Amino acid sequence: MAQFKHNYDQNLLSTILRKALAIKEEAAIKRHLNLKYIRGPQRLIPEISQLNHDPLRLARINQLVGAELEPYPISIVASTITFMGPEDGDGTVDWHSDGCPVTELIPLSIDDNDDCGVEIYKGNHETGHALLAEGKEIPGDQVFGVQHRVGSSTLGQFIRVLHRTVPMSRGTRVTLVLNLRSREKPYVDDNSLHYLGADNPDFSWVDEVVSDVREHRLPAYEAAMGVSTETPNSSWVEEVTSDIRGHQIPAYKNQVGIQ
Ligand SMILES: O=C(O)CCC(=O)C(=O)O
Ligand SMILES: [Fe+2]
Repeated sequence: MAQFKHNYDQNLLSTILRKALAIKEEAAIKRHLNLKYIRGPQRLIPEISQLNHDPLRLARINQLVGAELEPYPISIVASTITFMGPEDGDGTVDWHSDGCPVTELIPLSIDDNDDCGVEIYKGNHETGHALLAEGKEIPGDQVFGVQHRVGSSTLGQFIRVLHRTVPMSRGTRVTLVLNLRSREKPYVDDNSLHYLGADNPDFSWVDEVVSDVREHRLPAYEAAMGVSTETPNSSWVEEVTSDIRGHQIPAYKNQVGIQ
């Protein structure tokens, strides 16, 4: 986890914020985790892709992380814009671990609140999830917090790390979330298909994920494991997709309370 002053073009960020607020009513949905957000906003706001692919930005992040990262390619989760506020408004995201390996959180606006930040559980995330499932609290002494500030980015590996946003009693925050993954190990990924499907029920993302697996994740995985599938065939994709549709998503929705 690192927090740094970014030097991103202020006009670009203001344009992204203005356009995000203009489409918030129709485009931002709160489905679960008490998180209201626009899915894949770079499809509606091209300035986001400009920042996401900025070589200077990526070079700086790579230097901080000590590995070569690339923008997360799946369009429904490549970026998001989150809207947070008190519980009777937009709300704040509950404890969770991310699906994407690395995330840059760029606050676009923080109004009327100097105390909003991300809280990270220092323990093993499965232990944390188990505590929550038993209805227990995450112990305060095992949490550390990082304040968000406009002008600074918070970069973190939030995959397999339990975290949430501190509940806000007042004010609002709009955040641009840019996701990344390892160029060498694109198969390190926790965006399960049942999660993507429950969160994006139109299934428009399936082809994109399958071709990413075929063209990037599988070759990298084979190279890392020293195996080779000479003629990878995707005959199992339809079977898996219908299992996700028919069984995994309904059970997941039921568990997390998505309608
Ligand atoms: O904005 C934050 O403080 C955390 C957001 C987050 O965890 C997420 O968008 O997955
Ligand atoms: Fe997160």
